[in-house]
Amino acid sequence: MTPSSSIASRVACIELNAPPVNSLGIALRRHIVDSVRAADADPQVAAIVLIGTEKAFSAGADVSEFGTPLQFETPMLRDVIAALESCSKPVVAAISGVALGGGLELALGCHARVALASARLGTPEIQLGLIPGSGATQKLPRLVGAERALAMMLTGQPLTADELTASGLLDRVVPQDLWAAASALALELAQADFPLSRARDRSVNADAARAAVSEALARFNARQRAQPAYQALLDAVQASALPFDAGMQRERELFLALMQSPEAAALRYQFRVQRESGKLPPSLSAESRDFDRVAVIGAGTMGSGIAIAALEAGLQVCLLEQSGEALARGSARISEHFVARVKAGKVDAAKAESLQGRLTATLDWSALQSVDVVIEAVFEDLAVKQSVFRQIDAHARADAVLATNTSYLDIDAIASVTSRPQDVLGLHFFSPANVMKLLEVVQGRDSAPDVIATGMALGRELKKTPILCGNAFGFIGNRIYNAYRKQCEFMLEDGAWPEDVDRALTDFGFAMGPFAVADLSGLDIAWRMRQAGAATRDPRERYVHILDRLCEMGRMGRKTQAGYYTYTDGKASPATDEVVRGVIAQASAARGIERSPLSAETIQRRALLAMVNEAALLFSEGVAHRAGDIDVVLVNGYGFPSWVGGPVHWARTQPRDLLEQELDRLVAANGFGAVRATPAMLDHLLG
Ligand code: T1G
Repeated sequence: MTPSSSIASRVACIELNAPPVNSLGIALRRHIVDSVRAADADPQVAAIVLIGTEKAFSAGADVSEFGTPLQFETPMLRDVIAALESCSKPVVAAISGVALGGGLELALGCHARVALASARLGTPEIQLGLIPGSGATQKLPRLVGAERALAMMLTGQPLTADELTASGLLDRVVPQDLWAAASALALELAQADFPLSRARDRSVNADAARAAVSEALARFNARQRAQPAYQALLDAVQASALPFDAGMQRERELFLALMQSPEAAALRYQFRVQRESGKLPPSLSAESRDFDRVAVIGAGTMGSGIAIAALEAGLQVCLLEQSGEALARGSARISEHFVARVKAGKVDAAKAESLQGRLTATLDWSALQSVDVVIEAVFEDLAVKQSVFRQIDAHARADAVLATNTSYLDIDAIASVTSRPQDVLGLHFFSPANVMKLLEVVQGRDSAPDVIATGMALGRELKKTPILCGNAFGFIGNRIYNAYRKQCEFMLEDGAWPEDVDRALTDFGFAMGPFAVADLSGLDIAWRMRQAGAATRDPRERYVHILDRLCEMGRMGRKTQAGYYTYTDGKASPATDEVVRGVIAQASAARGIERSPLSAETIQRRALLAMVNEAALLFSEGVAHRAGDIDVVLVNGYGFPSWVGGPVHWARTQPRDLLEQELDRLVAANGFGAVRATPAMLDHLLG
């Protein structure tokens, strides 16, 4: 219970109530400072509690103020915190919901902290290309030790108050009655005869700080090395061993420099476009249909992954297969997943059992009568999917939403075999479906707005980032990835080896290079698709035969211990072997190309330009509804470095003339049939 009056039993309650998440914009900052000063001056008041809403104590600095003068309008967050610290009466933070970034720093400025066990506390600044800028880099090491502080700030992932109980960050953790616990502690502090304790007055063990910093540095991965915020974080924590004000000064300098960095600008952009991407255009505004029972048809890797995601979201799941054997394999895969989660301590056994208890496995199509959403996840073949959809049409309830999980196929061709194409949509999950965040929600010609709204809502329920796409070959992601991969194959013919391309692109920040990815997913899938497309391919088109030759030699990728690379005990050879080099050199010779090495920069620019060109083409066709959606897809599903923002954001940072000239050259070299996005299309894409 929170008192509605501002003073109860001599404890002043300062409520933070700036929906939706109490971000610390100028109005809220003023409110806090004014309220603290008033309470400090009020002789009726003995102590103060700062309390937020059920959803949020505070989600931190107002990101929408970044880059505007409002961010620096006083009182700035530092001033607010200084007002708390200099208050002559104890101030207690009562934390429910989230306390993130500046929100946590606000709490660290209080004399004590009480949290609901379910509250989540953390410093996500690193995900915005920043370090905490209002004291967390100095105060967390003082409260929880440098090692734990660094771990929290490097991951940016919040921890629950429950997990932080004994950390030193929180004075009390309570299951409920937050106000009662916080006001009781506030009065205790007011009545105690020792001085008020402040995080800033503690000291840091300099040796421990140095050790934690050098250990973290030694463990840096490529993504951390590529982003300046990680090194800055180490520098700031190192400075926590200095006197407090000197450390704060260092934090400030580092923070302000990062604010200007291109990486932080790109990550802020991603923050914005990720949130926009969930919103449907007005033409599609409709209520989602209700759903809590889902059927997944096909218990292969994809189907079981989708079933796991749905079970973990608390939905009832019916897994349907053709053969008892396949069903048993799928069910076993699902229970192995939950066993592993329990073993890893990610979920407790009772919870896992109750989630898994919502699964039924069946061979009986009539089970579809009771489900709200059907997700077909069978083999990627149009005829196979159409025959499954005829069965679905015969058995599913009249108001059920019917989804096909496909990466390339035409949703309309699948919907057309049913009597209700308006209820059909595509849901393109990424593998492993229970892990990958991206979900392409594909709108067919006839998909009804409430069916699309249901697809988006289901995506959110499964904790995914759903992106609306038009029904075109490869949708957004695979269409752009194909253009990129094709360009990388051209570069092999032109003079690069697979490891040159992969290294240049991982150096750029991609999670993996395209040839390592191809080996991992298996070259045979692409080979089959190429064979299927051979009949319609124009012989004048620039077509790179390297992958086909490798497959003909039985080199299908990791699964055969050889593809572009050779694998020993699952580890790739650092360079391609002579056999592969021979195949590549032959391909170059057959096209009359005299091979010459490509610089890392050339490789990076050609790969990115190919993406930008395709992005402009598909955007002009309406396959993506917002340019930002394209960047969300590439970052969340294809390992594009988030700190570069995505291909569209990257293109916006390039001089336009150069972009046009390079595109001219690139598309000319791509040969017959290559389509260049027009300047008008680029204008449309880049805004
Ligand atoms: N500033 C402004 N708006 C914010 C915001 C923020 N910090 N956090 C969320 N929103 C908006 C968001 O845009 C959306 O708006 C709505 O709130 C709901 O968000 C000095 C440098 C709190 C866990 O990085 O992690 O503090 O779309 O859809 O899934 O060191 O939002 O409705 O118009 O995400 O329930 C650090 C980021 C800032 C927190 C809620 N803080 N936010 O998740 O809803 S840097 C963060 C989140 C900083 C100091 C510094 C999540 C959430 P709209 P949502 P949700």
